[in-house]
Amino acid sequence: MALERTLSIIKPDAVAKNVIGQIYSRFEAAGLKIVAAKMVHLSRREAETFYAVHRERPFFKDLVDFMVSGPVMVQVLEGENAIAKNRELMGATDPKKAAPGTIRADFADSIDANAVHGSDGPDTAAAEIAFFFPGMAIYSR
Ligand code: RTP
Ligand code: MG
Repeated sequence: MALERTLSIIKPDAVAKNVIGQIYSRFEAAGLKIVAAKMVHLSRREAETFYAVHRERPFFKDLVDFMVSGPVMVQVLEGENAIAKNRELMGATDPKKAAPGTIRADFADSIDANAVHGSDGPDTAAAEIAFFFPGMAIYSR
């Protein structure tokens, strides 16, 4: 087991549904600590940069359109195996395939409006945390 940090985003659909607190409760119940957080309304350029790895994918424009459609809540989660644990809590990308009780099964409407983002590995976690919290103090607790 390793103490890790991961980058989580509560996407515009879930912010609009007013379920930030319910999603935070799931992180806390799983032993993940919120060690940095901010609400931001991404510019198109920021969303394109954040999701640059998907630039050539057919869903890229829809993804960017969606991510700039309203404010998002961005947080760094810390805990044992935080990266995999957060992905487990999130459930599958497509909410129709997400296991019962996962965030996406309970709060997501579609593969585009799928409630949350979570880093998918140690390298992306480090890069995504640096993208949203460059040089900022992050409190280990
Ligand atoms: P995320 O990056 O947002 O945490 O989601 P993920 O790892 O589960 O999925 P990923 O493959 O990284 O895709 C990023 C986001 O793009 C949208 N997507 N749409 N229409 C499609 O086939 C499709 N595939 C992916 C989703 O909103 C996904 O979260
Ligand atoms: Mg991903």
